[in-house]
Amino acid sequence: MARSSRNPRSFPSRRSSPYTLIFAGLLTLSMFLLILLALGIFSLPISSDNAPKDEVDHRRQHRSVVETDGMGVRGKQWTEILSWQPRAFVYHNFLSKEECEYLIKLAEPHMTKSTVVDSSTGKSKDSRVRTSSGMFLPRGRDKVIKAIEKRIADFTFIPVEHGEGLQILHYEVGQKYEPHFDYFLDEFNTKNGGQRIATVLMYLSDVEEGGETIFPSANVNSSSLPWYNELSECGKRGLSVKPKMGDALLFWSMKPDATLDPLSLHGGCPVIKGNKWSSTKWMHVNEYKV
Ligand SMILES: O=C(O)CCC(=O)C(=O)O
Repeated sequence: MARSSRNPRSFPSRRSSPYTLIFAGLLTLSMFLLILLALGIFSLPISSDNAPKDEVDHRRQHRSVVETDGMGVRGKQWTEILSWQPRAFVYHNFLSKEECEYLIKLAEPHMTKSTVVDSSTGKSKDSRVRTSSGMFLPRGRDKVIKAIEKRIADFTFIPVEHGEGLQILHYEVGQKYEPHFDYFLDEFNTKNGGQRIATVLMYLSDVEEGGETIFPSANVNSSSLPWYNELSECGKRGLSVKPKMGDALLFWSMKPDATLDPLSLHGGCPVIKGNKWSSTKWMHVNEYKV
């Protein structure tokens, strides 16, 4: 019987070649980099040292805007078209509750009786037409106000520099602002920034009853509004917006052809129950120097 050969059968060597080792190493390194990229731990450089300085500054500016974007948390936001004649829109939850409370807290110790503009002299005067109290917060006063002003500019497409300082208004029971125009009929008030083009009115509080912002000449069938039955007698006399904390009303005093829009006539109905706090931002056609 033949015995098995004493010489073991020869198998191919299991030792890897240097090329296989290099290939495996490169593959592992790429996988590792891909994982880091996916986790955001590592990023590919998107600018070279030759990138223009302005471009780099712009990116930094953008980041800091995000970091300082207001205060608190805003509810779900959406915009609603109220009317095309005049052009009026509501941006729901434009401000957070914290921002509303912050503005009231800043303004409260400095409130004085509101005035109106005398169209013959262009000067401010006391009037029964407007019985609220108010004060102005300088434009860019602090981080929170800067963020709100930037938000207004984004909403309206009107640069921050075209806006007056924020006016804070307080109406107690019985106080109101009779219908009026925000545009000027005198030359004195248009010297700085030209005509007022649009207004953003932000509601800093809810109002239990009354206090609606009304557009008596709006080309809208107001009785068909879903909230018509909740309006005061004054509010039923035109297109009305019920104040809701955080909402912002934008309306245009000028038409797209740059003529004044008389349908933008508007006012604040008397407060019947509760308190009304609001903030107005008037914006001009040109830069408004502060
Ligand atoms: O308080 C309102 O609802 C109206 C305020 C207003 O008309 C204004 O600030 O120009």
